[in-house]
Amino acid sequence: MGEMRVANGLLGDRVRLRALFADEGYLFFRGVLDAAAVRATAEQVVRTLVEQRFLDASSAWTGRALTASVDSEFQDVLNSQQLWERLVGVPAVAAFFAAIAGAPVGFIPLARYRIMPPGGVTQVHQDALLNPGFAMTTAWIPLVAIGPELGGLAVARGSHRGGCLPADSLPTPDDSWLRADYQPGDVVLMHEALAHIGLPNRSPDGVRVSIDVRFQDPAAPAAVVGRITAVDAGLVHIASEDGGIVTLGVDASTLLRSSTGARIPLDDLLTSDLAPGRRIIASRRDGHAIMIKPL
Ligand SMILES: O=C(O)CCC(=O)C(=O)O
Repeated sequence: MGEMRVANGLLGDRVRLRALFADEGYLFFRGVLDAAAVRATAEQVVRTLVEQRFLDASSAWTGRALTASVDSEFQDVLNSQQLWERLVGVPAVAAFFAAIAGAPVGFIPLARYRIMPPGGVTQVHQDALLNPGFAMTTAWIPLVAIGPELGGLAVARGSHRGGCLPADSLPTPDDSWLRADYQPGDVVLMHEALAHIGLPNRSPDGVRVSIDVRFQDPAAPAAVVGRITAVDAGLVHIASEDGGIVTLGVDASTLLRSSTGARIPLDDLLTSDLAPGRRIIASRRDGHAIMIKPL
């Protein structure tokens, strides 16, 4: 694999940054996120990993199995601490993202704490395939030093240009893919349709820890986050956390997702997980829902 190009030299030149992002589908910056804020986040995640018996006192992986359901519970524990929200709210961190996007950005609650134990890998995927319509950029933020042994993010440069593809048509990692050695403070920004992978963690007992957070293009319709109040034929009503009721049209083109991630056929909407009381996120255009899923 090749090395990602470092874009720090273009900071302050938004036109060239935009052009590079449009061309390559990613931007890699070294040491741009407030060091103290990233360190505080990392320490809290590691402390929680120790409390939950994933790591021992020397930060070695204990072997506790991180199944999908255990990971989901662990995400809930970390989410209750509001760590990523606090990180992106640190003024210097928010200012970095605003400078890149040209305006303050809105982060959406599609964030993930990536805990990658020895042997773990994240398969090749495009973030927008299952989360379309947000016009979002993913920021992948390493919380520990990540060298070749721990794996880390690798991207298929330019793969976003063809849009989202069926999972079996995605490129597979080869010499043309790009990776880097990462340090806390670095960040990789990815286009929502860029194919990428979390390389295998080949360490015997070291854990890879990173966060991926997602923000919207400031010009895009803001995601709706809130609780469903009513569902009727062709309409979903949502009490938005920003205040007020938002009503979105749904039809066969809307990607309706259940809590397991599976697609809900439109005919099953009234009896599905997307029921009154459920907290959801929706992407939208012109009053029409592009995607709705439970949070
Ligand atoms: O950290 C990883 O293993 C993969 C991260 C990723 O796939 C993402 O940020 O969407």
